[in-house]
Amino acid sequence: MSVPDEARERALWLRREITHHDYQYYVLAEPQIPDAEYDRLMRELQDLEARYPELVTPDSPTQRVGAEPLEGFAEVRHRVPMLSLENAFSDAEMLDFDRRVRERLGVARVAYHGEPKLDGLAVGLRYEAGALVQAATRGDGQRGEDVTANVRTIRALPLRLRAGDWPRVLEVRGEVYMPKAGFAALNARMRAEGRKTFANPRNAAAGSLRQLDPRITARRPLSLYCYGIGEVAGGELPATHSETMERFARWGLPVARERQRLDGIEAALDYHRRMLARRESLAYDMDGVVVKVDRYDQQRILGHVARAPRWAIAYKFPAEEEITRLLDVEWQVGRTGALTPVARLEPVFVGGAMVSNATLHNIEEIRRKDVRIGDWVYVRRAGEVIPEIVRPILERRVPGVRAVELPARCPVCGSRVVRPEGEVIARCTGGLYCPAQRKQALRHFASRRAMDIEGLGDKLVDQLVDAGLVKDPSDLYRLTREQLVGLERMGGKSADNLLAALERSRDVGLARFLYALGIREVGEATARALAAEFGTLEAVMEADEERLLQVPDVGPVVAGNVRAFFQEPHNREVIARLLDPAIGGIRLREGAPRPPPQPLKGRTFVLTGTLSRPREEIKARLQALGARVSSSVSRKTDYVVAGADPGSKLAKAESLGVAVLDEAGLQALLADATREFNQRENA
Ligand code: I6G
Repeated sequence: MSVPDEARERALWLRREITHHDYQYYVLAEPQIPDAEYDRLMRELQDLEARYPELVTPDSPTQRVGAEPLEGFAEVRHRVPMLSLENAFSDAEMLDFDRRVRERLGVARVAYHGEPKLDGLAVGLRYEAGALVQAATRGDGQRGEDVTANVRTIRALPLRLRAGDWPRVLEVRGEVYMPKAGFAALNARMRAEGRKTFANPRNAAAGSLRQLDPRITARRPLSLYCYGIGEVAGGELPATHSETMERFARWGLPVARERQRLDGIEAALDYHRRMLARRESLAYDMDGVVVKVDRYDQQRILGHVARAPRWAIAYKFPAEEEITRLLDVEWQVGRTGALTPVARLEPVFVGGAMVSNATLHNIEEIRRKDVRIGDWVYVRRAGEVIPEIVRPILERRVPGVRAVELPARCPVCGSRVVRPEGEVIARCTGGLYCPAQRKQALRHFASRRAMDIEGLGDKLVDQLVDAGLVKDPSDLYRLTREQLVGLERMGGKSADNLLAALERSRDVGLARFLYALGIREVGEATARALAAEFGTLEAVMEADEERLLQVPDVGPVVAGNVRAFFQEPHNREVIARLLDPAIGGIRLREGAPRPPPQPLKGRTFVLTGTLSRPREEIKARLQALGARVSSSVSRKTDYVVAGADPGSKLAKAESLGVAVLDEAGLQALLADATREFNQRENA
């Protein structure tokens, strides 16, 4: 079938348009059209090419989706060897490099060029007459592997060069890498599919590029930047590396945005410092900067040794990942009682500092990573963040390593540790009693909206706890004038004022007192609701979760927290001491309990059939909520609750048009009625 002219022209236009938008998006990071519009263009081109296969060209953007799998990678001989780089790790080594360069060139000062060194995989890209014809890995520098089919799938790479002033043969050297965001997304996907994740972006890039199935590579978020030249024939390049990079950009090749011409070695050292400071904020992993002599004539004079040019050097950043032994895991208790596992490590130099502790986040994380005591582990310290354990090195695991267990009791105070269902954080229930939480708990206890103890500020709390004078809030009420004036910066007048404030705080309403106890997630409003509902402290302390759930705005989490707090013997002891006239002397103002809520008041129920609970029990529950339970159905009946094998009552209900509920329906009705009732009460 011959291809109509319009189809041919449209395909040409679409190819150019899509290539342009690929460049805007993947190279410049400045998209000009929405993704949906881009997808429409791509689909139209795919449809056209499907209808007229003659229209498919090797450089069509549709060809990036990945060709058929390969048997293996063919070998490629590099006509110009692919060199690697010498490394420097200090300013002193860089000054040495500069001295050697200047001496060989016989000049006083050298113009350099700086670029980031991305952590990826070096490739050589061969363009002939402006079209990409081959891509190869570095291999041993002389011979690499043909990865053309895979590299073609990388959207940042032009399959055809723009403009027209390129040499007939142009071999571009570059680095394939995976941006941090793409790496995180890829690993999340792998994890969700239950597959092994990649340890770092470099491994992910290498693994993706060396896939025999290019369709897999096409789905990996790879990118690439170009930094140099190999073989060049049939055309001229500028006289300097920096101008060549400008030319690369004009031809549509991705080059590092952060590249810079550097006048002399001091500028190069400064460039290294500035890039190191930006390390965390860049979209890709950078393991250093590459500093090159800018002029090609000078590069030629310098030549190379063994496998590395004398005119370039990689000034590395401190490694962000190292390996060491995990010696032990200790649990730290934070101000809110949260238990955090802290790894004790054999000290290791990483990220520019000596590290002997690292965070493991929480017990779930430890189980997910399968980290055990005695393991060799990867430790990461990036920037100023707390060092963390990335993963164990399973290949090095020896018998005798120990699994990490969440302690059942707080390592600081011995109170029970709880981990509410669905939460990853485990907490000490010691509250007021736990020294780790003590200062925080005391500050809260004394605060204006709680016990309102004027003059008991943060600093004083620290002093009192550090001096061992106060262990729990009841100790506050036993402080003497002598003890207080013995503290630094505490005069007689301040001591008197504090004692007076303590005395005033002894008269307190139940709501304030409950709030002052610092029960997790019990704020002022909840404390007031609890006080109004139960009237007395004792009633709150004895309420079970079901009863607590009847309090307006108390959900399962708060009910669980309240119950756990009052079940903890330490907390009960502290409360007893606070209320003991000989110790705390708190005079609690209590009230009458709120009459139990009667959301079903005025409604009549009839029960029939076999129900899951004894009928008497359901009857009592309904009555407690204010309902009347009758034995016969009449026009006055609001609901008939029917279990299995219902008798004639069901038929009667149906004949009278009375609502019939099964047990699930009854539960739903109870929940609705309670909610509506509480809303009315709170309005
Ligand atoms: O592996 C490399 C990464 C980056 C390089 C390199 C580079 O420049 C930014 N430059 C050269 C000259 C070489 N390898 C050999």
